[in-house]
Amino acid sequence: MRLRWVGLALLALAAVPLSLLHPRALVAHIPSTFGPLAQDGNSFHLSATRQTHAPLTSAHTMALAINPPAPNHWRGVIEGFYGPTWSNRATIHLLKFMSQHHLNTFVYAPKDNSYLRASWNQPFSQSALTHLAQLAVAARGLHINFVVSISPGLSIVYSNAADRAQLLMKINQLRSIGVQSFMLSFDDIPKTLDAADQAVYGNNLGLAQSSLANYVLKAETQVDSRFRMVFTPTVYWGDHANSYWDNLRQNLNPRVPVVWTGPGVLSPTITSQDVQAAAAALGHPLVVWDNYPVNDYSYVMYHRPQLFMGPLVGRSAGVVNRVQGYLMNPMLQPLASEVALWTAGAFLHNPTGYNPGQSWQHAIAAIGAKSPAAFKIFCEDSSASFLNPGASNTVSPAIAPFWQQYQAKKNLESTRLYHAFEAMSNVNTQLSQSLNPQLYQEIKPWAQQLSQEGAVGVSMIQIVEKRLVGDSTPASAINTTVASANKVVSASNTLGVTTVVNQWISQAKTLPPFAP
Ligand code: LTM
Repeated sequence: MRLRWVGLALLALAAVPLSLLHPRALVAHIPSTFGPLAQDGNSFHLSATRQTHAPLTSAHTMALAINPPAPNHWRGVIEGFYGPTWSNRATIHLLKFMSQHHLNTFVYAPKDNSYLRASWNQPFSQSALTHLAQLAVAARGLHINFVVSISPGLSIVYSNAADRAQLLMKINQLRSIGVQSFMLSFDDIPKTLDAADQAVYGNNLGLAQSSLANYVLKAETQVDSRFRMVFTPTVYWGDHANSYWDNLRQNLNPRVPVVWTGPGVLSPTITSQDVQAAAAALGHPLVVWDNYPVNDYSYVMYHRPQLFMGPLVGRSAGVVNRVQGYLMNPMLQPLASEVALWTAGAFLHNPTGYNPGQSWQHAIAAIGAKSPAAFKIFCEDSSASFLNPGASNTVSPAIAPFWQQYQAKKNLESTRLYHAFEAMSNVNTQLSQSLNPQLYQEIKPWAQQLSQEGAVGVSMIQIVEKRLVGDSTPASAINTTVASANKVVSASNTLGVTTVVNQWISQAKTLPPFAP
């Protein structure tokens, strides 16, 4: 599977100092979602700032749960990406959204929270604990399971008594703020064991991890019978038996569900057969960690930050009841993620009746409430992903008829393409005036790019049209338009956006009067 290299590349990234995972490029397009919050160490004072949760609309109401998911069937979100951790304010906004969308579980697993991963063996500071307690309290108030993931795999010696004690200490700290459910995560870590572990486990990573997980489960269940633990393995994708999974199957307590991302790290499809094959090979119930709409890799690996605004597709209805949990890994942009999460909530609530297109339209209408047409154009333009090749529904179908009109020398300003470019050129202004300001800040670079593309399209068509009817355009205006066209095309290469318009611009640039 071609996409497996995403996980392998991230594994390689995990081996480099964490500071390198914060290149300027990574944060360049991520405005602080909610602006400054009062901060005291890691503790944020939420009461000082008002929440901006959109009022319920009829589409919201349609989406409300009739049958809430069973509490032991986790459906929800895992903040599991590389990159800046969401603010508490953003997370609480999402928790409220989740409570309206059949989603009952939030797993706190940001890769860059050092207390959870790089410094897993350091006790939480009081302020870090207070920060987490705010989330735990908010989740409890909304009847959402709040799960914390601890990832000791970068440095733990699995057999070491002191390391084991540190892990229990960390869990006990979390218990003190009311957290009862945990994920013990070993994704994206080195696969070789330290010499002391080799002496105990040989080269058997699965045995070492199982032994640690079983120890934690036993110790913590004795302290609190409500203790619940899910295990994220080091090989978390695929559907074929392998020796690592064999070792988990043979050694990990069978009560512990195991995380799985589908046939690939990024899985275009997940079927019931895939689930059955993986569950049989692993010998444990599965919790799906769906790497959609997460976009961290578009920053770190492709260096072309991209938004994934399309609906969840490609998952068979039968998957939902065959797994113990289904968690979506969101984008670095929390509010923008709500479009895809809306559709995921609808899928998980009613897998057989799920209609991705319809659910997506509801999401767009509700989230883009004051400018649904502009928000739709924006979402369409930003929906290409590994799930969906995506093409702008506004622009793509208008291109061939445009060239026919051009050949026939007919009025180009009456074409669908011209109107589509006009609409695109207005999107940024419309969204800046109508969207939730925090949402607009998240999507602004892409909205600006879209509108600049539209404006260039409009200018180019106007100039070509003038030439068709025999009028000339001053050379300075032509030069300005060509310069804008070049700028737009090069900007789209640094920002992951659809290439349909750029292809059109490149073609149009070969026409007179742009080219001799
Ligand atoms: O998917 C898993 C289990 N781990 C990482 C995630 O942390 C990361 O966000 C995604 C997408 O890049 N890929 C992973 O391999």
